[in-house]
Amino acid sequence: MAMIANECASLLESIDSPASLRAIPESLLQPLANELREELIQTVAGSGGHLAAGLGVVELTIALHRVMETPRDRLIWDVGHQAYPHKMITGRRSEMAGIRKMGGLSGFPLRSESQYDAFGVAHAGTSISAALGMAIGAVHDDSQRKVVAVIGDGGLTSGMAYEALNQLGHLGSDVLVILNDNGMSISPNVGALSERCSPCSDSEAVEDPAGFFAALGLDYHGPVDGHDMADLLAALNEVMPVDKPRVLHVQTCKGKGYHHAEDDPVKYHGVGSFDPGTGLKPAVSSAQAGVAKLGGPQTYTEVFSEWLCEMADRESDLVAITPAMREGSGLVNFAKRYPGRYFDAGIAEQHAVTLGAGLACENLKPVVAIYSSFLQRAYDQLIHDVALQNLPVLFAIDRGGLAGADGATHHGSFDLSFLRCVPNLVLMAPADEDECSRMLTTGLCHDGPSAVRYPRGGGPGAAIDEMREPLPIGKARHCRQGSNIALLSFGSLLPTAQVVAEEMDATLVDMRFIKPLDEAMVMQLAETHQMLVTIEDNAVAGGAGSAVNECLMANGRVLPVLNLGLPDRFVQHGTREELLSQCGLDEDGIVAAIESFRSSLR
Ligand SMILES: Cc1ncc(C[n+]2csc(CCOP(=O)(O)OP(=O)(O)O)c2C)c(N)n1
Repeated sequence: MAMIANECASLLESIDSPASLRAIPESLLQPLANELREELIQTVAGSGGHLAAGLGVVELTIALHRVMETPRDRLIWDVGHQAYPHKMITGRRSEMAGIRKMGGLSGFPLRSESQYDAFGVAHAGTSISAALGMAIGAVHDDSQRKVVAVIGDGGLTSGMAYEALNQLGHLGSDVLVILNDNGMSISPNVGALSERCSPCSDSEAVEDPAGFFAALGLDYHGPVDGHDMADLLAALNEVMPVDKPRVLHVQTCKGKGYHHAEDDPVKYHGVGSFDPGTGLKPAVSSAQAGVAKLGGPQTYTEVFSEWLCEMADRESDLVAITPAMREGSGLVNFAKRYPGRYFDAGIAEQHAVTLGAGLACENLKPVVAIYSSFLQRAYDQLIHDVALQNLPVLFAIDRGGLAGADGATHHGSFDLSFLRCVPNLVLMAPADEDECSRMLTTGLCHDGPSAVRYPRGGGPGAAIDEMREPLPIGKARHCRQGSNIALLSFGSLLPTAQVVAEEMDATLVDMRFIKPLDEAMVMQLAETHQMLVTIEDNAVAGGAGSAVNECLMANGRVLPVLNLGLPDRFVQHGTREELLSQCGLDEDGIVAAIESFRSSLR
């Protein structure tokens, strides 16, 4: 604490835990917030990561740790992309430069990382359910601890959040819900509640949010200015001791204190490294934000984006749905060109999928653009509402496989496994840009459900045929004839498999379809080779390789088969290349695995 007396010394330096934050005079909290905000900008400018959301909660973070007895009291951040200031005042400041890098801090709260991270998060809408569970636990062990969930107005579009509020109000548990209302999701927030109840809203018909929460059994407090430390502390001190379900409505500005981010919070939601003096390069427009492109070949997201606009020109019944991922999923141009055919469902994956099913019932052609890991949320809707009724909904699944710096919560590691067992579904994984474009057309033309699953980032740079012709369903593509070993590649690792095939003189097939599997091709390869190797960037357990195994078994054909893919553990964060290499899915790893498998057979 001695350093505080010295005006030149950094206040932030003296804060190594929330306990030290609780020990300084209240008058120093706003100066501390200013320092924290400045350091956050400098840090994220160097490391890249989530910026605008964290800038918006600097005062709130300090005020919460000041009033609560963390870690004894439980503080749960919804999504957790706004938790950088929280990490910085809970003993992790010196490690912030390595955030989201391999071996470094996670970009989201993580129970194994810190005792202050009460709950692991990254997918939206979980905080109130987890808080309720913890509040029930606090009664069970009579600990008197307080439980606080901080959820954004975007997070509050999640169905799960309402399910939790409904039970919270019913049980009357001691949970404080902080509604961090900045009017933004990643893009501007959508939905009736946001329009009607938010003081940030442009809508003239602002209704009383107290009535909404009262109907669910929560007392409403606020709104309070989330950047006024004194007001925030007063409000928190008032609502914290209450032991009933209650919500404190806090108004904040996303990107607060960094004018570039305030002006364009979409662009500064998640960033690569940049010069804090000048901000992100102007070439990266907010329309491209989340697509992560700075030169180089087209990303698969861009391939989809172009395909969608082109097909919408040709096909007037085509409509597109996103669960709150307009930028990341490549829907910015479509939304501009076809506003009446574009539906942002909010952070509501379940609803987005069944919305697609309803549209398909009325002969529209819905395309649901969704990240692989977020589709996990809508599995029953995909099975029960789409596939069971054999409805022609096309799923454009982005971030299939390893997603990179967002880590375990965002990898699309399981989709091939959980989709290939669903009857009626045509499931495709492209190996290059042209194949992606043609697979999307294949799905759109198919009179039933279909899914094209592609990875984050770019492909090998294949030129896209303007005709965008559909592919024959269930037919693989023979790429190279070799001897002894046949490589069966599913999806984006084909270029890597190509190098391996050359090196080992192996046969190479681009399988294209996980379902229906090209069984004739599998059997032919089995007849003419001594060993099969399947390659995919999906969990080995139940993945595309398993489909090959099942096919061989069903046909009574026994030969050595090596299934390569993601291991049976959660892969952490790093670049996609680093992680692929860690999982043995780079060229050296694949060659080594084949050699070792071959020698084990001798
Ligand atoms: C289930 C799920 N779908 C989509 C996302 C992607 N996502 C991350 S942050 C975000 C917006 C969150 O908005 P809000 O809760 O208001 O927080 P803010 O960024 O405005 O502070 C979205 C859609 C996610 N994390 N989880």
